[in-house]
Amino acid sequence: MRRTRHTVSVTLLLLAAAGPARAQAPDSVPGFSSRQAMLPMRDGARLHTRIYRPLGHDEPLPLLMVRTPYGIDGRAARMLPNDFRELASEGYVFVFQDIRGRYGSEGEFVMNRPLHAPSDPRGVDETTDTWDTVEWLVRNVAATNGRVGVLGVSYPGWLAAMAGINPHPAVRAVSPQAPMTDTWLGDDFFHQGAFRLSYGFEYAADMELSKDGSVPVPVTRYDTYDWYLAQGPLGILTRLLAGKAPTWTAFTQHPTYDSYWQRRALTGYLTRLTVPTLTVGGWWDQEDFFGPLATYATLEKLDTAGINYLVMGPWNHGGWSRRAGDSLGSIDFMDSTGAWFREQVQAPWFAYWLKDKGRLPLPEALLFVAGRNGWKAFDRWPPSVAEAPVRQLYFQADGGLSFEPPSRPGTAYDAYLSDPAHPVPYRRRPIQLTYDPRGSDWPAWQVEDQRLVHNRPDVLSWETEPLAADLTIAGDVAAKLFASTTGADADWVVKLIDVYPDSARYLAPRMGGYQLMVTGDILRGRYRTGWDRPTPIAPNRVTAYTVDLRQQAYTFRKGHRIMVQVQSSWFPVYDRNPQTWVPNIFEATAADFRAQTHRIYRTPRFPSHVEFQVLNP
Ligand code: PG9
Repeated sequence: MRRTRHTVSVTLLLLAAAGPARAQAPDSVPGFSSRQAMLPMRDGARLHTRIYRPLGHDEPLPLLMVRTPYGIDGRAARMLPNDFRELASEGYVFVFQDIRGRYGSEGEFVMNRPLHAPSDPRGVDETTDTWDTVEWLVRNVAATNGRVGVLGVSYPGWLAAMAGINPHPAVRAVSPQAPMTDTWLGDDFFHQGAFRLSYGFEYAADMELSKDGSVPVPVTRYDTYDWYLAQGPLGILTRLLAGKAPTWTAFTQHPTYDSYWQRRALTGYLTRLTVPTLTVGGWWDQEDFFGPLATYATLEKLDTAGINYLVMGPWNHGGWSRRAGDSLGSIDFMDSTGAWFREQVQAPWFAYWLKDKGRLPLPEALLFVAGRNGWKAFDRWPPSVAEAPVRQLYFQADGGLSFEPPSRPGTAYDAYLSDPAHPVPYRRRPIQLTYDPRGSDWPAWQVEDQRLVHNRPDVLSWETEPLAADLTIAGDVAAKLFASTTGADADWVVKLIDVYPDSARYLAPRMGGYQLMVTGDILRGRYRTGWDRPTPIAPNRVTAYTVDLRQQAYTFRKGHRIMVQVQSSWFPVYDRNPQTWVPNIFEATAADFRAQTHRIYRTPRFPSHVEFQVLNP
């Protein structure tokens, strides 16, 4: 979750040693006493920290901490009465901290700083900074019960997960919410090898051109589709940043899943689970959808004590933290899912672990099933294939889609021309900056009506007949494509879509025929045989690709159709594939970008399909 941009330069604070710092801009919150301090880390760097205690609570209280790269000034005033209202009414000492190198904290910021080498006793990272902070808090904050919870969304969610690694003994509960877990494989920066262009460029510039977001992102058009297209090959953007954003430089030097990214993947660090962990994510998280599912799955293998929990709701990035959560874009979920989560799950979960209060409010996994719109408890996730067998939906002639595999021999395929000069927009234009201060459609783009590109000549679609009964998918989803290209590389975007009927009792008239993307993702063809092994595609040869569509729990209702769309660009959230062989696309020239014809096969030998787990009725 990104910060709200603010202009106070906290670097001017010049805070002295640990202990109360000198007065500065008011940061008080009604009902709380507050103090700030520069907490000393083991290497001498000091981290700017604010501590809030509820007035009238003299009894020992647990601490709840958020560590963030997005600036803590003003944060408590925004969060305590809103995001943390239910938690605040339980009674906690709240702690907010600027991480190393950001805003008021000293030291150097390193994006997703990897763990230090165990052989280096002086090394620091986010786990040691958390440890040192907690140690200071339990020694220096009066009247606590000695227990600490850590939570946060997105980057702070990753930091919450870090608090569970080599944890300080006082850390008793952590909630990584939308933790970006593997920024190459499926979260913020790449997805299955395709580079998240607009997001990666804007985020790297915003975070690294200044310590506090005060240097504007150098994108000069309102409709960024036009701007990114006009830049041409990525080298132009590299020159624009002139080596000033280390994360952009890393993109250009490490386009594949090499040790640079592997060392930053949270999953590699999750080797023990000793702290109760509540991982939270949104089914339509536009930034870190892969992260929570991967964090939960990794911890689940280590969970001998039964302390690993998952909640997935009908939310976008951080959509559970403040909003009512009764809708997203045009999609109505008929209930205040966010408010319910904060009140009935998050607050009681922390109270149980940090205050020994009440009973555990959670099954193993609590997932919202959109479509039928209700929560469902699972005792394992994904469910077993006995509970939810795997079924395949095959592409057919004339845009059909059905559970019967294709039976007619021969060479049946659908073809399209993919032209990098005319990439498919990923959302309705104008495509504003990701976080345009004037407003941006970014947060809900994944639930936009896919009719925005349906029937473009470079977007293929196949759809079922209207369903005779509800069909609930729950678990893993993937697309298996058999495809050829006239080029030497190609991107494959696959979207699984719920096509609403023209009218239904429960639908607002304007929702007739709506195409809702239930899940969708992209694979860069060069990585089909290994993420660290980019390999050219043999032109005009049918090749198998698996596009991982991750997971979902969703009911396609009776009378709806299921649609699959396939396309080869999603611009500018993903960069354009040149479609010729270029070892490093960050170094491609304009001449490398060529239109190519792609074919998607649907024969008994090459039966392209989407597969998912279908929950037994
Ligand atoms: N999704 C954001 C992010 C996290 C980590 C790396 C890059 C971006 C965030 O909202 O914090």
